[in-house]
Amino acid sequence: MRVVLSEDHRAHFPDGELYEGSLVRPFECPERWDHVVAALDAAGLDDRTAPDPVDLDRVRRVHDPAYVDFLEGFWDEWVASGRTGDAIPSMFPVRGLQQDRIPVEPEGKLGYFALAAETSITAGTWQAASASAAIAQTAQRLVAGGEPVAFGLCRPPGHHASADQFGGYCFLNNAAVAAEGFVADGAERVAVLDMDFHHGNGTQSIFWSRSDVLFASLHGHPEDAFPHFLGYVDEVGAGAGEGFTRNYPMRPGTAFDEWSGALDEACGHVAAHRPEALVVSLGVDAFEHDPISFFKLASDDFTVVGRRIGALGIPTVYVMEGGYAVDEIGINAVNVLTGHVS
Ligand code: 5XA
Ligand code: ZN
Repeated sequence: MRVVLSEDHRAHFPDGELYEGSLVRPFECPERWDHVVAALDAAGLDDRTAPDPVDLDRVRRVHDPAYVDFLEGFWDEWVASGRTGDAIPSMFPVRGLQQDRIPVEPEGKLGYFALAAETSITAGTWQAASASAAIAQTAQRLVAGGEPVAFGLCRPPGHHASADQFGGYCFLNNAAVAAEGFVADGAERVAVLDMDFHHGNGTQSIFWSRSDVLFASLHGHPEDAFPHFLGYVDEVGAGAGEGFTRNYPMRPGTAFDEWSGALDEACGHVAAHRPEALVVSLGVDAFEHDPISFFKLASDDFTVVGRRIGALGIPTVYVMEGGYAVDEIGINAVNVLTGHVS
């Protein structure tokens, strides 16, 4: 299996994360990447490739150009305005406020393009986020070129990023970039399967009105879990996209017997779509000991998940999303990958 990765992720590591009323060390930390690499080493998955330079024209197929410009240039604006700390959004265009005017002043602009306050922009955010998208693009290119499966070790993750908003540790939507890459290369049908504990609100919104890219997500129920305001079962897409979004929200304490039933259903929808390519948002925060999630999957369950996805027989790109039980993130992610090819 080809693995695409880059050290550029280290450029993004905010000083703190707003979590339950305190500023804590971010859960989404560089060591996550190191543990995945160690587990890849241990499993002999050593066919490694550096990403090609990011193709921003393709990124702009799923993100608003103004948002891409914002991410690329905001840190310099923030510093030029006299701020010295990480850029933490604190004011948002919520109900009752103007929603379509982009403020000029950096704090307002930051809030306009943000969906949550736990995610900061730092000096190295663009370097890391653009490299992460480049990893997804390179993995997609490998699979479009005939590889049966590739793994993009993306960091920062991407599935919460919408066309014009960052948050949930995400800036550019790596899974959407990969899925849209297949479309750009001529695919008529693509599927995205999001197995991260959190709903992939960004990916859903990007493909909401489209019938060519099916989106299916297994996640903590929005009444109980971030991102709280999307991911209900009755969200199925709209217009031409009606029926091409599928959500499987599940309650606190959900273990593998129930979760795998939802996976089987989601895989059924994926298979019925007859996609030429599959993108998997590979979050492993459904793990029983994840510190910010509430499902109960065991490490060995992830092998079964990979086997189930591999049995679909679809050319597949895995992109790394969440997982914060740092000591186990590597084995859990690699179990999916080895299960896929077993
Ligand atoms: O998949 N998304 C995550 O793992 C990040 C959740 C952030 C919650 N504040
Ligand atoms: Zn997650």
